[in-house]
Amino acid sequence: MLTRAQTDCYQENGFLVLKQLLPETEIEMLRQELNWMINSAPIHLGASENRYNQVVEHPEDYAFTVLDPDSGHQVINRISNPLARSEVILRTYGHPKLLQAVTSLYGSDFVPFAESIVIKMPENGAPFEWHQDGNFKTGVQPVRGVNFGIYLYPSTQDNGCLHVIPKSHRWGQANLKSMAEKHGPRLPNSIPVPVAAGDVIVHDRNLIHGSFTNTSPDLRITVYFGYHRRDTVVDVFTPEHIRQREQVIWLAIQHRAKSNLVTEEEDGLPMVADEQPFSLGQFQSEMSHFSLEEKAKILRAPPLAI
Ligand SMILES: O=C(O)CCC(=O)C(=O)O
Repeated sequence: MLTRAQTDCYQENGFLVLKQLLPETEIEMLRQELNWMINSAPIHLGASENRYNQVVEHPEDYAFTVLDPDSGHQVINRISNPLARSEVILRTYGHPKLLQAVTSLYGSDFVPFAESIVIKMPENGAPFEWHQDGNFKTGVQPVRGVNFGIYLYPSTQDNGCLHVIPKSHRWGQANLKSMAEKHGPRLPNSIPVPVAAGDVIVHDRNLIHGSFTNTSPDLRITVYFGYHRRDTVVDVFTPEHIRQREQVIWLAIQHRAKSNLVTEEEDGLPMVADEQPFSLGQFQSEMSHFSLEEKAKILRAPPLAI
């Protein structure tokens, strides 16, 4: 659970850094998984094969930045649908500390919004323009969700760390085009948020944020998990769609419990036998077991994008 000081800080500033929320062993497993996912990515945007001539399922999950239109040189910048692609990431999704932190902010009635992985490759990491998340098209609601960004490596100004304008989550929809025209790329009152590996940056989706290019030799990877308060999405999406997204939490907790039993017996992997699984409260009894097909469908249900 977060402390009162932490939740107050989040409400006040629109963001919060949770230092060393996840243990190094878990972060190392994610690093190894991402290393493999990046290595086995499609060779370029639209390709269905990777560098080992293997077919990549759902190659559209991978996004690239075109560095040189003439040579077609591209660099990977994002992987979507990570819970469907990786059991290691699904296991982390069920981490009780993460889900308890969400509960501290939104209460127990929250639903998953979307997940993705931002990758800034050394020397060539793409910038993210200043933005507020989502499109505001469903009506500007004061609460439009929260993103948790788990950092697998240290993030610094050199490797393109996140920048934010504290307190801007209270401004409603900002005119970022005119702000950029007036002030250039460094917006007034914006600050960098450098973090260590294992830290988590929690930010309100209304907060103005962005990041600059990675010009350093260091990789930056952030695993994003986003959540909504249920009452903000019930009138926007069908109950079936919301239900599917909610079932992701149950799948992750189940998967974590199973894989913790296995990892306990193996050398060198984390011992988490004493971990208390996150409790789904009133929904736990309603959740059933799913076939592989049902599981695949749940893990690929579209984001609850507002
Ligand atoms: O992690 C970053 O640098 C920014 C990512 C972001 O804001 C987004 O994916 O919308």
